[in-house]
Amino acid sequence: MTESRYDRVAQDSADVVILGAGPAGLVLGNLLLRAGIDCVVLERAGREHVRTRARAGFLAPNTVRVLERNGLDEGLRRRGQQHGVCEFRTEDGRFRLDYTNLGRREPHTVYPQQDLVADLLADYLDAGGRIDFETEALAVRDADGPTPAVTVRDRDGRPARWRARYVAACDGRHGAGRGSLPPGAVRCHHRDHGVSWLGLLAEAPPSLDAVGYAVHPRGFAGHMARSREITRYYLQCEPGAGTDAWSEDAIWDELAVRMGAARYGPLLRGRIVQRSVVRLESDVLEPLRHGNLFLVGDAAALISPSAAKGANLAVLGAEVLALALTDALAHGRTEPLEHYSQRCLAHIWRAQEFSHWMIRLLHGTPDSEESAPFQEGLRRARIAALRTSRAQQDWFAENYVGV
Ligand code: RFL
Repeated sequence: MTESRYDRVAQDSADVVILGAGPAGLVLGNLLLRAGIDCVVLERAGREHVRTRARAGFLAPNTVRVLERNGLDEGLRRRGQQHGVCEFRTEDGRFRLDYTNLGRREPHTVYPQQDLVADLLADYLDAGGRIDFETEALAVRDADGPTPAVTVRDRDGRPARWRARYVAACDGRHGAGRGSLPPGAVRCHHRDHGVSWLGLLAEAPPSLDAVGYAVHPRGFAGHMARSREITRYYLQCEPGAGTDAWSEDAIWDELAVRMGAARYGPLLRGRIVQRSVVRLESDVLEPLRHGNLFLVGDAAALISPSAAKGANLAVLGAEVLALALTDALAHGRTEPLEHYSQRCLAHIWRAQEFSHWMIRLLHGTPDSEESAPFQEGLRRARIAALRTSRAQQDWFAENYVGV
């Protein structure tokens, strides 16, 4: 290897270097720490940013079980709200599915992702965990050798380097983990669903006691409670639209039209405190490993938010990897690491399949002008089947809460 400027900079080491302090990185860090494995988390953002970044909110029962059996569930037990009803509003009227009485008869737990991350961070620090904030991983080198290295820029802008036995890339879709994969090492299966949503967080109480999915000729609108005071809304928008394309009044007026407020009751309005345009895209990397570099959470697979699976897959993947790394480092058994990719991919593809089905339930997603009426007919048939078939409702419930 040729000498780089990193050969002369500060070096540190840990058995496992974790990139990113989202749900994946912090669950992994906590579990490794509890198993006595030497690890460090490197996080590009500052502590406050990490603790307050609002994103997901719906935790699957299996995610709650993972957190519970690892003693990471105190906050969500105290403040999480059980939730089990969704309501579809369409041109043909509305119907509700109480999914706690369907399929596996299990509810979601509504707990904002930033609260979960804040809890996980506090648990990790209380247990003596090491974390470097404002430290950006730039690249993972020598991943296919016995001691991979992570080059970083520290909070003072200085280059530094971490040596590890294993690197866990929990740094999302645009992180250094994915960016360091050599061409051809891992395949990326990508799908752009051709639909964009304006994601909104409003300082407004929920307007209905259910998740609301409105399918309207002007486009989709969604309503998801986050807490008694905060509600997430989605509004389908033109692909490529900017976040400021709509005024606050225009957003509320459009939400009211699409959600049928005149017919079903008004929306409780409030200040919109966060906007982002979410392009519905999915990808899966295969395998989720290159040498001693492992991909977890959004770094492993990006899943559109249509079925609220991303944070759940991140927690699940982190537990599978934590157990496998513990086996390898504490007991010298590397077989579970060999199976990490295959095990996680099975869950990821199932979640992708359901998420894709949800997109086609809520959108016609025509691939050409001519196919639009045909796709629209299929969409209406899907909604009708969900409204009328108990077997379809059981299938929906099982997949809706499952990872
Ligand atoms: P995260 O949470 O993105 O964390 C990655 C962390 O890595 C850091 N990072 C780096 N650190 C060091 N060096 C670098 N080079 C780095 N590059 C990045 C970042 O600062 C960050 O702290 O990934 P993770 O842990 O894999 O977790 C994934 C989830 O956050 C994501 O899948 C969900 O938020 C998706 N999602 C939802 N998932 C659900 O399960 N239920 C939901 O209800 C739900 N709603 C949503 C969502 C995602 C949304 N957006 C943002 C598209 C709603 C929305 C609007």
